[in-house]
Amino acid sequence: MPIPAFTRSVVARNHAILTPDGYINSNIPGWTGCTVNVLVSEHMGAGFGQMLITARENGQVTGRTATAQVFFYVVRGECQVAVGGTVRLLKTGQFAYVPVEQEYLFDRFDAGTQLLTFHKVYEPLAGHLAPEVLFGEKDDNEARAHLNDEGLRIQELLPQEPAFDMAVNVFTYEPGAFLPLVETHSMEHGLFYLQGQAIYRLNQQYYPVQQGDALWMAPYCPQWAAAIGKEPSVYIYYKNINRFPTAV
Ligand code: UGY
Ligand code: MN
Repeated sequence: MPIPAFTRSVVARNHAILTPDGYINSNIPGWTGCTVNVLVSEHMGAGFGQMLITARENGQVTGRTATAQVFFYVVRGECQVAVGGTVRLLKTGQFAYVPVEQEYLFDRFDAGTQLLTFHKVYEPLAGHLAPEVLFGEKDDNEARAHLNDEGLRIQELLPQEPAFDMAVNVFTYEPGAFLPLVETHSMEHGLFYLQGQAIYRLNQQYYPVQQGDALWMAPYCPQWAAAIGKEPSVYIYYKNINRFPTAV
């Protein structure tokens, strides 16, 4: 029997790679008929949360947001969502953004449907109303070239308005494309690989990553990536934006 002591998972001071082989399920009140894997949380030093829900047909994911807004993205499968007086079918690539103090219910899942969530405590901004419930979808036609490189395309899923204090973007790298610099910035990231493979540099380490992996990059974690393989490398990622970045 092969020893199960090998994994690509790494949790370091300012970054993490979580691969599916290491997932252990969590129980979340109100989320039933599903498995939940908490990928990123404040317990590792992050300023936001990221979870993966895998639902059975009878699954129900219901609750009321409190201080944190929650972004739900359908990684695969489909379900129904009821939020803010609207009931909708959500298919692969579609999302529902649930602002603070809002009830939500996801049910009628196709077996195996996966929802990725990003959670962030909402920081109000004087002069701006908090965002309302929003629906949308991944659409490659809406993606724009990143830093003039047509091999790197980013779609911003949430409106670029000051009321929003978080961004969720889909980043597509054509085979062989790579970031033009090692980014080092105060904003934080949570990533989930939707497709393909890449080499991700975090600090001084180079990690092979692939579809299904989750990554965390703390503020100032040096980061760079290159797509490898014969298909595009695609990830969805969280970033905190639009707020004064320090307390001083
Ligand atoms: O938006 C970003 O900071 C993005 N270019 N970073 C990343 O993909 N690691
Ligand atoms: Mn970045």
